[in-house]
Amino acid sequence: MTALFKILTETVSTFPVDSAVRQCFACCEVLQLLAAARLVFDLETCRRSCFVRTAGIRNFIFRSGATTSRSIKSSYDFIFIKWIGYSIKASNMKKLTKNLILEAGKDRRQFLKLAGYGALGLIAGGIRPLLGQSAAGQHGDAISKTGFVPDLDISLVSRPGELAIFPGAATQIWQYHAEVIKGDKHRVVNLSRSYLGPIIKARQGEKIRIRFTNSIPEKSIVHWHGLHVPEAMDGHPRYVIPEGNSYLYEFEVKNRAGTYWYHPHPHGRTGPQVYGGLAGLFLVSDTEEQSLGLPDGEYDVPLVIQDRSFDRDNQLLYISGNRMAQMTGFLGDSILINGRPDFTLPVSTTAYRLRLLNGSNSRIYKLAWRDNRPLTIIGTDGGLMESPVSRSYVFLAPGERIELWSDFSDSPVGYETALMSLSFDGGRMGRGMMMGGGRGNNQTLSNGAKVSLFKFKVTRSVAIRKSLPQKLSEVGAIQEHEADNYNRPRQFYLNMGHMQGMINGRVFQMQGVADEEIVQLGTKEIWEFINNGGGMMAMPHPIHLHGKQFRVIERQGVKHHGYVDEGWKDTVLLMPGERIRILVDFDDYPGLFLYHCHNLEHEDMGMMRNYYVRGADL
Ligand SMILES: [Cu+2]
Repeated sequence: MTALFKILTETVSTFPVDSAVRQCFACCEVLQLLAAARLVFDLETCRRSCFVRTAGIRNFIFRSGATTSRSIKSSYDFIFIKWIGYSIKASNMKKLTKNLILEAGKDRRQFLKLAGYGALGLIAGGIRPLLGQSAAGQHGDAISKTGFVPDLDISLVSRPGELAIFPGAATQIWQYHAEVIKGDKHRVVNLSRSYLGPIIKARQGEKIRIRFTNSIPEKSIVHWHGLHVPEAMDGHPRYVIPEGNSYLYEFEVKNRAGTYWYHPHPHGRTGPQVYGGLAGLFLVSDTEEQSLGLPDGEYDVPLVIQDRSFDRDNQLLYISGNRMAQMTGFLGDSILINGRPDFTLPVSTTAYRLRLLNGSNSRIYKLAWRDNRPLTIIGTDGGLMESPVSRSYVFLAPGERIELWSDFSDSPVGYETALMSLSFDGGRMGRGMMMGGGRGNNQTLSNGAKVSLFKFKVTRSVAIRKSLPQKLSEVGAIQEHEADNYNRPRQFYLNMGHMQGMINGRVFQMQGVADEEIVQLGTKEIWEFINNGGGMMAMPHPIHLHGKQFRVIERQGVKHHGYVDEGWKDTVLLMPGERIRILVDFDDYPGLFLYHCHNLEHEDMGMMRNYYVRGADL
């Protein structure tokens, strides 16, 4: 064993690992090395704050002080700096990690075996590029050392590909591919003729392992939108991995049954990567939902709505160099459903559960039936509502999901209807980009333009009758008076300006957290978001919190009726002039999480910040 790992091993024996440190896996890369070397950890029970461990390792380093060689000293520096983990220039990191590699490289094979996949996935900085390829074949052996026993073990790869979306030339895309390594093979469902990633199906309480490999030619990382997971599993952009490298996700599914999704989250490149095709649904079921007997199988239909623009050669067009278009966000002139244009859903004369996701970069849909029947809503971002609600139209902003109950039992075979997006005021900058030589009719489709999204055609008569349950779930009353900051809600002002997106006047910083963005684990808080941007910058902003489902307490300044705020939410739309108060329970998982505008171009322009959940012991 190299000197480096001798020291790492000694760390375990001299450090107070019995308490916090043995339990820490989520935040510290060095301990992940130790974990991979079978030196114990327990991801699930890690509830300590980084700062405790930071102080601990500092003491260890100072106390031990042993430096057998220059490179080992650098390794210490590396450990130390990584542990502190908040500010180091990339060049320095490269140098330090190179030293670490050199030292370990005396017995590279042993290092790889020791480090294993589990460590590779989470080690930051320059280590990954050196080890990623070599470790690719070591999943089985190395992963078994993490102690995590998954119910479902999946490999997930993002890679370039091509797809015949239109007649003629195939379209170059980026796509997620998944495969079940262990567990029920039917938990990964591929959508036919789609660039979208497969639907991953899980049950509440299951342990999921996802071995993500990034094979697109830029850095990426996967965010599980809406899932309540520990910080290292959430896909924060600080965990991006370069092409050819892997990241290991292991978490328990704690969410209620519902329609969640996954997509890339590298800072500054989320918009283009999602646009290129990287997105997929993550469906969760639970016993409460299953007892309802809702439409399932072919009558449970996922519908991902996205807008795209294509050139004459069928290739995707994205914003390039047009900063004003970026301020608006990308707006395409073709609507695609599950990755397919001109989509028609053939239906039978019975009830359907329609799971709609707005997977668009910035386009908002004002959903309504063409035949004027009301929309019957049974679920929102965080799963089923307490009872169905009826609306004549519903806004669905990027990132939001809604589930509809749609019964065609009274419609004759041959009947056709459509889901529309009605016209609305999408803000001063809601006009789409001008397409030079685009495919369709070459006209821009503004945010708020009326458009038919997709058709329903009744093609078959069946005798299946389903009645809509009037009680769907236990959601419970909103207990805002229980908030720890009931009399002083945190306020977050959303603004665009100077070609940047800002929250309380700040743009995104990778590890930056302002005092007003630190919350205490175990508290409930009211957060208030205010979209008062007027004039040229009057734009809608859908706000998303990572890692949490929350409840909407109230809205102010609302001029329409298209919101469904009754259920659990992780993304809420604020039209210009609106403010919203939400109740968030920080009951679990300390660490650094994101909140941001889910207009992906706004997000990429910095309208994103960290919030930090401080451990209960500090
Ligand atoms: Cu925004």
